Amino acid sequence: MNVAQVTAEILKREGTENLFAYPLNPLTESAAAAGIRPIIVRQERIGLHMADAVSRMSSGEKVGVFCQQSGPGTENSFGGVAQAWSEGVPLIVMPGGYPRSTAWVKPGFSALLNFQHVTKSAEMITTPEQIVPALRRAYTQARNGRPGPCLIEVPADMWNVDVPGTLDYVPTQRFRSAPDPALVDKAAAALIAAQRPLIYVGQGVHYAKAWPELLKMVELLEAPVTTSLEGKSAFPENHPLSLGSGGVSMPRAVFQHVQDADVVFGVGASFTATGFGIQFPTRNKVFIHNTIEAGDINKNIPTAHPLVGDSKLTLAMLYDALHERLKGRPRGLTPAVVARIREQNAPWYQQWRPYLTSDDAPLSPYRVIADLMQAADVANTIITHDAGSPRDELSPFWKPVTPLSYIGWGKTTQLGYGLGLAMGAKIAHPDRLCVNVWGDAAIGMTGMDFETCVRDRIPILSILFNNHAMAMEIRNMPVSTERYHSTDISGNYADWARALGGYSERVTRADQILHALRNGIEATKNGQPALLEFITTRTKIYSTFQAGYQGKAS
Ligand SMILES: Cc1ncc(C[n+]2csc(CCOP(=O)(O)OP(=O)(O)O)c2C)c(N)n1
Ligand SMILES: [Mg+2]
Repeated sequence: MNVAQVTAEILKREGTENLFAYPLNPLTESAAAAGIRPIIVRQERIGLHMADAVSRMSSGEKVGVFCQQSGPGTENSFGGVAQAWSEGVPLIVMPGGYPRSTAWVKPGFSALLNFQHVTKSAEMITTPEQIVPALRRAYTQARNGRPGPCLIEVPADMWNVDVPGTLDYVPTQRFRSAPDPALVDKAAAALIAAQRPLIYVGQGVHYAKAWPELLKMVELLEAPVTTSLEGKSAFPENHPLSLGSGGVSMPRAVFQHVQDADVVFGVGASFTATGFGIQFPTRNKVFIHNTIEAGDINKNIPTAHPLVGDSKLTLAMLYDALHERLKGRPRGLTPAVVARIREQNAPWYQQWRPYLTSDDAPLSPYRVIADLMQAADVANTIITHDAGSPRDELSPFWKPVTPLSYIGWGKTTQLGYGLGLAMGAKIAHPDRLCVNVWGDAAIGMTGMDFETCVRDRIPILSILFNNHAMAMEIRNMPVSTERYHSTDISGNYADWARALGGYSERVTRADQILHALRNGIEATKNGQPALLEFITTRTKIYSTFQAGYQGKAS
């Protein structure tokens, strides 16, 4: 077997069913020959975003794989890899390289050199024997510790070289480690002594599949729960102890509880300081911090109780420690905690009701979101936002009830990421409704891959808020908008989607929204991707309480 065939065989052993690719890379052929379906996208970024969703949807058990050609293919891939790096998503990236003889000749683009800062590991193989240990290392690195993309560059003259000997490759594992039991016990004591404890859930809970342990621990402790955008859907938001999720925008109870908490327990969270997430005040707060990455401890918040390890193991240990201290009995705090959440969130929701039920034209995006929650079977829907307004409009109001049914992101926020995520989610879960919600600036970045949905029968539902503008930027660009219309955009995307072979509707009136959503969902059930274009208002209002990515609260 040659390098390309060995690589395909290893991918297969690692559970790869689909290879996301953009030609030309010889791995595409060897993968197809080995029974792995190549999915050819319209630009590299989308292939990476799809691979990313495959990894996320399996909690990293199946690591998504992407391959591309040397030079332009690799150059064009940077955004997709950087996004996965910032979100901590495991990926295997296999760029083709130049022949060894010219690998270092300028101005050739070296993947090895250029991807150093957006990968956990980047290697170039120069002998055929290296491919097996390189893949073993890459998969192990991608899956363990803080997950992330690992890259192996294969020079063009190496793919066809025979790999000597017989292939000896056992699939790699995710191995777990647990925190110091003495620290877990101290953390349990601190949580029990807390006046206003708060549980903050990050995406480590998804990767550890620690959802049942989280629920059990929360119900014993009787503490309120919020999540990061990445951790959203790790705790059911219809649970009485749920505050909702935090990002740039959030329900009032999230903001208020973050201010008031005396002990914060972050589980599966990095606590990375970001304008796209909850900003935790640190004065007068004690932080208990469970993360898989020791480098997160004391990174942005001072950690009193570091619990470094797998979230599932940690939560089980913590439950036992709490159980022992509480003699197995909850203290009956739930009614008071729930009353306080309601006190804060009920008036907040009332304040937003007019937007969620608005009959206005141009449409309120909130009305579309509220109607989508009615039209969709939320438990069996996987939804993702896009960068900017759709994220800040969707995340406080979408209430996921099942794990991994919301793909949240926000460490970096590439416009157009949501489409590939919804496509990858649909590949992973063909039986679910997979939705991306985006704006007309976002569709300009990656929209052409709606054609990939049609061609490869990936029937997602795409919800487009078209306000013919980068509305979010208008207030930041008043002079260029006034003088040169710099924030305007144009286009009729329903016509465009139909021309590509998708189902589409252009919706201008509020009384058409629900009907259009139902038609779109029906089309996806019949195997046709749907793009619903809602003509929405440029007037922007978000449920923000803290200084967000623009440095101001509104
Ligand atoms: C690749 C990339 N470039 C720039 C940005 C900055 N950005 C965030 S939102 C946005 C405009 C969003 O406009 P649109 O999607 O139409 O949503 P609207 O605010 O109009 O609802 C821009 C330029 C980004 N997130 N990603
Ligand atoms: Mg817009």
